[in-house]
Amino acid sequence: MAKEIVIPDIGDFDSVEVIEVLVEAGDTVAAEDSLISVESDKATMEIPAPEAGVVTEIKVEVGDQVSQGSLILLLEPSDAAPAAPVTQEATTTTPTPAASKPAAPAPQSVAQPPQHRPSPTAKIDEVSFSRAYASPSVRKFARELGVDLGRVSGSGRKGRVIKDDVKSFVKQALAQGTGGSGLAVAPMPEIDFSQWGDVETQKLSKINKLTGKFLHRNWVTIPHVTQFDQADITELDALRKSMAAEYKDKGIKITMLAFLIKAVVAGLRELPRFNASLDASGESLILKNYFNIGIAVDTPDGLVVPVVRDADSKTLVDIAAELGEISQKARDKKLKPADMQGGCMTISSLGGIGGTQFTPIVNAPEVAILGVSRHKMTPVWNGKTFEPRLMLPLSLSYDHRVVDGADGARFTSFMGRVLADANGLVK
Ligand code: CAO
Repeated sequence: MAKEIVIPDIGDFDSVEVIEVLVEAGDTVAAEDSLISVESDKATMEIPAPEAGVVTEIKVEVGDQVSQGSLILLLEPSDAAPAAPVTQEATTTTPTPAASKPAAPAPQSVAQPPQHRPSPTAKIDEVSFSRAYASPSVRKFARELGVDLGRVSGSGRKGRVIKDDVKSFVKQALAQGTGGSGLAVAPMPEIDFSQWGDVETQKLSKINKLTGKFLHRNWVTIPHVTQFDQADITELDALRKSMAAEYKDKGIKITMLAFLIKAVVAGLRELPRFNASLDASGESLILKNYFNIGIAVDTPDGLVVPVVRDADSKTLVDIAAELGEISQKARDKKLKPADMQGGCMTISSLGGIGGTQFTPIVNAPEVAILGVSRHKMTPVWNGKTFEPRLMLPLSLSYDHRVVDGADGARFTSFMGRVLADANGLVK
């Protein structure tokens, strides 16, 4: 026989609005499970089941006005139905005077201070959690998922946080792979741009999608610092031009990049923490005794980073010849995955295109990347007069967990010194 479940004594309120129906016909409920939420001007309350059973029919809808005695639903009492679980959560039901009537358990006021133990998987700000405008069942749900309610925006009436808000918050945190670690940001809205004019949709290439994913991960997980500097390459450029003329007939283009690779190798030798990776636990540094330099290559399909292996054991001319081959291979889509693995540090050279400085993104698991911009003939004060010097802008981004600011500045200063003495880079 189904029992009629009615609104119990809810204190001084004559009429309250049903703002949430928490069960459906067919649901099995335990004693004390919340059935509906009601809201007055002053408080939000949940009406609990007086006993265990199966809900056979719902008699209220969201928006209905109810008062003591109003029929909520029909419940088939069931001895087999589970009893109210005696968990930490269940202890939040604080008896009110009405609770002394066994047939009609008291509503739970949301104003109760939380007595749950915070989820071990999430940091919950108890103050903002307790201030969040949400019903006890939503609080309980948030606790179970380790969600800090204070950070969830409410879409319910008057900004009340409802269950769906908690679900969206969790989905967003999972999608961002942050596990609720504080990086949850508002989702990007879906916008129909055609409302403002003609548009065309272009699919991202496979490379675009892959690099986008890695760049995003590296940008949000690595604390970046970019050190800007300038290197005097007046003599280097003269040497490069004379070598370029010499090797032109042999089909080898002696590029600035070849000099930069040799200079980076020297920098890695001088400051070995740049030639390192953090291990997966983040507890140790793995220092490398090999010198593989990655080169960012712009292709029609997107950015790829082939690696010049063992650059320390190759001459400048060897490296220049290899660079010609790998950048061609990159543009012909002939690079194999192994050609792009094992790099120690990457160089991103935009000098041939333009720009004065930029902030390259570290190519993890490497800990630094050297950005190079367009060189410029610049008046430089030599103590007596201004001299025209060819200055090369360097932008060194590094992982600040591994490299200190002082070493960042030391690295670019060192690069400045070795690039100024280009003859030492030829062997
Ligand atoms: N300043 C001024 N001019 C420069 C220069 C610099 N720093 N570096 C190169 N140049 C000039 C060269 O002198 C050359 O001019 P000429 O054709 O008149 O001889 C021209 O630019 C092309 O240079 P290059 O043949 O030496 O090629 P490169 O080493 O500059 O670039 C490569 C090779 C593969 C790095 C380049 O083609 C490339 O793809 N760059 C883009 C990398 C990129 O996208 N990085 C972004 C990653 S982070 O988002």
